[in-house]
Amino acid sequence: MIYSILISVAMFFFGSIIAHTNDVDQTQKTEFIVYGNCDMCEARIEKAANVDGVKSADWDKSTKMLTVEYDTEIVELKTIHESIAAAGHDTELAKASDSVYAKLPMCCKYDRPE
Ligand SMILES: [Cu+2]
Repeated sequence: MIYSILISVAMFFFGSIIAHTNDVDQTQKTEFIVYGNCDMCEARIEKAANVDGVKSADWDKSTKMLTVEYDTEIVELKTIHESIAAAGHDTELAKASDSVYAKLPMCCKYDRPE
C-alpha cells in the first residue's frame, strides 16, 4: 500500500519534470524586417520587442533585421510586431500609426515602406 503511494508521488514529480521540459521546447527563433535608422531606433525597437514571453531581441541597424527568441506558449509573433509598431517602427506585418511616427526624433524618421 505505502509503495503504491510512493510510486504515485514519484510518477507525479516525474510527470511535472517532463511537462517542464516541454515548456522549454516552445521557444521559437525567428527574424523579420523592422524599419529604422540609428542606435536610438535600435534601443527603442529592442525595448518594444521585449514583451512578456520574449527571451531575446536583437536588431541589426544595417540589415534592419530583428532576431527574436520567444515562447510560443506565452506570446504570439503578431503581438511582438504590434508592440514594435506601437513604438513607431513599421514591420513586415504591422504599421506604426502616423501620429506615433511623427513623434519620433528627426534622426529616427526612417523612409517608410509603401
Ligand atoms: Cu533612430
